[in-house]
Amino acid sequence: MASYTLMGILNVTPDSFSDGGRFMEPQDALEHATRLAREGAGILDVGGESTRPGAEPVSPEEELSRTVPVLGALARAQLGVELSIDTTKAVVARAAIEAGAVLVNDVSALRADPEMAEVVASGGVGCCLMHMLGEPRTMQLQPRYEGDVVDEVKAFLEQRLAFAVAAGIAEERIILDPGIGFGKTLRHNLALLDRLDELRSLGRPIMVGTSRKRFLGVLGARAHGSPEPLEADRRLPGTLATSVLALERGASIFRVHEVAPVAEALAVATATLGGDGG
Ligand code: HH2
Repeated sequence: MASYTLMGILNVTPDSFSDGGRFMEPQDALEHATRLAREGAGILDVGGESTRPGAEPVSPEEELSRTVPVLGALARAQLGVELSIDTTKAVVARAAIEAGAVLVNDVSALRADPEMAEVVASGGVGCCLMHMLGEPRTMQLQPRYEGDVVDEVKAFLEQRLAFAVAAGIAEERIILDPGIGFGKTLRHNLALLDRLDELRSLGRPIMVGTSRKRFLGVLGARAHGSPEPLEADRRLPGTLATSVLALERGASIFRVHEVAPVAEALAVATATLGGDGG
């Protein structure tokens, strides 16, 4: 039976590509988090730095001041969900763990900060290792892979998994993510989704984050014969389509902005695949 977890996104940033500026006030963040939990999120991923293409880096102090109070408030609210911190900085991860985070979602896969692996290992928490080609500021400027994108992403994740385990992070707490949209063209994203099942042999849960990403705006616009990509708030149908396909190909964690519709789509998909007897 397919079993999966929804990770609800809570961006405490002024500039995230689809929800920037909406949850900067702790009260707004808490209300949104409560809603995501009620709708079926098992994990809430709190981020204080946008990784959208072209985003400028944020100082550690700024990132700490955005995320730690929110994590503290979420922990106190006892929403019945696990808390995750979306960061590449060890100092932020350490403070987040103290505030109640049990997962570190590091889009650099422990490469950006030499102290990150030790913070995750000694904190006894889980981590998500994601593939990214380049860095957010420039990653979408003509991303190129020498060979096959799926083979390269798989080899990268295998190598980062080995690195994390060697650093003392419990293997059973590691999640792998192909990093949809991170240094990838439309064709790269589609190949990774179509052949997602090839990552299963790495033996760890696979997370995917397609939610509202630009390639869905491009494909969605084609359906309407429109030359301009659909705006981020019109990418839910694409998010649902790709989430269902990723589920069928073995993904088990879905990082999404809108939990309720994805929960519904995945429930229908699971039943259709014979997972729960309908
Ligand atoms: N995508 C984003 C951020 N973090 N983490 C993982 N593991 N996988 C993803 O696909 C992923 C991620 C980008 O989405 P969002 O948080 O909505 O935007 P921004 O980075 O602009 O805050």
